[in-house]
Amino acid sequence: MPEKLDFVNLRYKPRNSDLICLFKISPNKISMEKAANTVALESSVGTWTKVAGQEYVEKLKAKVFFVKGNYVKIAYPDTLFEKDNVPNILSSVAGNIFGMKAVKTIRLEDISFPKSILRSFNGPKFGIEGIRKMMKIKDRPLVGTIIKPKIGLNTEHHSRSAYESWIGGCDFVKDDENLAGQKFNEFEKRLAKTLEMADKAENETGEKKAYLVNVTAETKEMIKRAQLVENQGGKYVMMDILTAGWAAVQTLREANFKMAIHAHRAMHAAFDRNPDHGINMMVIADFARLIGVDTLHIGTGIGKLEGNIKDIEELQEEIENKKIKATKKRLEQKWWNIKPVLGVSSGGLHPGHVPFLIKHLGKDLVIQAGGGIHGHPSGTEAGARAMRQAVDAVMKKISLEEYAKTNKELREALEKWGG
Ligand code: CAP
Ligand code: MG
Repeated sequence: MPEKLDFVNLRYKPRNSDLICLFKISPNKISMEKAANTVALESSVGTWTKVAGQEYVEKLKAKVFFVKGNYVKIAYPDTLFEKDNVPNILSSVAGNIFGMKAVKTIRLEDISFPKSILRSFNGPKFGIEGIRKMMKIKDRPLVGTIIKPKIGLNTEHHSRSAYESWIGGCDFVKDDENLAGQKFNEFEKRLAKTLEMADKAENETGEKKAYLVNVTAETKEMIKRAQLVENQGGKYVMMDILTAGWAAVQTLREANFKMAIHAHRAMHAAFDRNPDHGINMMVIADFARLIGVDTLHIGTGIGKLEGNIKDIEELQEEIENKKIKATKKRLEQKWWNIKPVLGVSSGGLHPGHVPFLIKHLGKDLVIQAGGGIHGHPSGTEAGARAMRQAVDAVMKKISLEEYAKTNKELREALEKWGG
């Protein structure tokens, strides 16, 4: 007699209140249905052996309702979760399943939240429109930089480099992901000195300038640091959302500071680099939008880091659009009143990459370069100028080569790094 797969029901039509997960599964010497059944039970109310059930518990069962090739969709009733608790949701749908013997590999490809879960989160405070308003930039990609060397500079040199970046034309200056409150560049001193430079640059250029200061730390310390930024008139904080953890991201967002939140995704490749196992960046982006960061790294498709441009375009749609259509590897999502997150392209970029980035990712984008600005042959200020010139050229529909004839900094950048 075939074994009864209690958690598989291919006739089930998901309800509006269900949370849906799309998994890519490679079963371990068992059928796909059996593997999917095991995933559904372990991620909801089951365990390795039958435990006498109560009817009300049965109602919380997850249901495998779609199996095609390696792709499996599972519906979870929203009552299975504490709705406003991201770690709780992930402990179910992205918890023990990754280590189960029933699967050789398993990857959580996408997640779709029902309205009831969306409603228990704030989403981004600013979103794309809010950031544009804050920065008074209507119609072009924003230009950002990361101070380089990534750590090691003292406060004096750090803030001077920030100032040069801003007067050269950067909108955002951000700390690197591994800079926090080290002895050589203490948080409070760096904050005060760099914000002072931001004010000076605003006065001199007439443009808005934001310092995305890294507040990543133990949660109470993080909130203390964010409060300091707000008290000193900062517009933005940054955090490393994955190394700090989802609860910490919720803590920062729910503290409801008047500032925008920039999300760095250091460590994401540990989850998303293996195409068969782990968690797709799409899911990380979904949770980041749900909780409410305002800017998020999505990759470049061209710089120093792994990632192809097609996937990055899809990631950008996921965080910037209101409605997402289902495809083979993606679930539908209506974001209702959750604002869009502005995508950030970063990693090995220089001015020569700007036409490619705008062609694929459009204007609602932060183009961010560390080495590609501070490594300019004439220094940081010239590097920032070259980057802004590249953006201006593309916006004016002039080729970089042509624009470089009358813009020395861009010319030098192209000579060094190519177009
Ligand atoms: C970029 C960067 C960013 C990466 C993160 C770095 O510097 O500061 O952390 O872009 O990658 O340290 O590599 P460069 P992603 O411009 O000098 O390369 O955005 O893909 O998460
Ligand atoms: Mg970095």
